[in-house]
Amino acid sequence: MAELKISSDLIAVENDKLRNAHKSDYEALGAQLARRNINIEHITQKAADFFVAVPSWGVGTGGTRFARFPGTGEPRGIFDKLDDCAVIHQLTRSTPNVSLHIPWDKAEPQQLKDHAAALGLGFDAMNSNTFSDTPDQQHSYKYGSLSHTDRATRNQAIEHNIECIEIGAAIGSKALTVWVGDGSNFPGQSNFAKSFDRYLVSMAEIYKSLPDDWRIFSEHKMYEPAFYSTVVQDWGTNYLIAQTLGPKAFCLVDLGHHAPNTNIEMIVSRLIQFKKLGGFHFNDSKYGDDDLDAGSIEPYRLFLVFNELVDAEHRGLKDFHPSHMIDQSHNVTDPIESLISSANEIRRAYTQALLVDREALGHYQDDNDAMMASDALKRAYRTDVEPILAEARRQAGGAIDPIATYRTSQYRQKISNERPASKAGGGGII
Ligand SMILES: [Mn+2]
Repeated sequence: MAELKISSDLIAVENDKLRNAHKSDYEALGAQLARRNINIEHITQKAADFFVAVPSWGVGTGGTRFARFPGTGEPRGIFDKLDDCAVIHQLTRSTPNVSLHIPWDKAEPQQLKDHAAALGLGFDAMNSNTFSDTPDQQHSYKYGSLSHTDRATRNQAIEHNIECIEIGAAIGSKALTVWVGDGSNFPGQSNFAKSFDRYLVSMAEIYKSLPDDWRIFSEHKMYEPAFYSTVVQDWGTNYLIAQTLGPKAFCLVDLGHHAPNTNIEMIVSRLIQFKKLGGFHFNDSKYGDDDLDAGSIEPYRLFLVFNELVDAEHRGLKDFHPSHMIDQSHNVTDPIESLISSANEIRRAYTQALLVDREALGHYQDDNDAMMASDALKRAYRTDVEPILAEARRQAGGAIDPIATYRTSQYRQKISNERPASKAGGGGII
């Protein structure tokens, strides 16, 4: 039976050391927000109710196409990964669900379910993999999968996605995320229209296998591994897919899958407006699909994305429940620390967005007062909401300072003794 790896006594002892300073910071922020007619308790409750899923592949060290430098105590399989995910949730109280990747995480569904339940975890969207080959695979995905020119290869990719739905249905997941690496490296190599047609037909087959209460998310990415053209390259194509497939199909926005300087928050707004926003893969980037930690490079952009989400929430949009997931590759940090930090940054952006005075912003927009409209956003963004995040964690049994508490627990050192050093290799960047 799986058990929680961090003792709640340790969390209590560590929180106790910070209690007075935290209380004083929280009260000071409460007084500041009260002057802006904002009730801090209300915001703290909203922050506590906000969750983001962690990717199973994120707790192992990632890599680049040049090399991978594994850390110590690397998870040996899905059950170790779930243990690590539980540590993140125990300290942050913001990551109760894990997103699995098949076949990397393939295991007996009941065992997956039992192990996760014992750790207080559930499962978010399933992820299929038709961008790499497994040793026992009959047809290669070298030249594509769902859009492949060969019917047998397409069928194999369709079957794999249906298997992901079946595993997901058995463990309580409610969505399938499909990202394909299909595309071409040379002009002329592939017929744009024909390959997109084949992709749509394949996706329609998968769509037919969705249970009634499931959603399917298609994920766009402008380039890589195909460098000349990609079948699902941008949000416009993604919208066409969701629109063509039907009401259970939605677009997934991975923040790193856009050209630098793309106005991602505007894409989010468009997809919300036309009811096709399915969810997110949060991460950050400087140059491309860097898969850096959320909020580490452009925290203001992350805030602006959440500004659109909170705006939709504020307008009381019906049936609006996008999935929030992290998709990162951790190359130089302890992956658990990166995911703790990222979960906090994502919650921070949400909490800051809750502080926007939306009524005033609406008036500034109507009056074409660009300066004050911009300032209404900046005022919320400038507010240091850390005491709210810490209080939300503390009230739920998490840590006031989760990374410091994680280090004090020596979890990494302990599992390093139990788990032999892993060999370099393995994927995990999507
Ligand atoms: Mn992704």
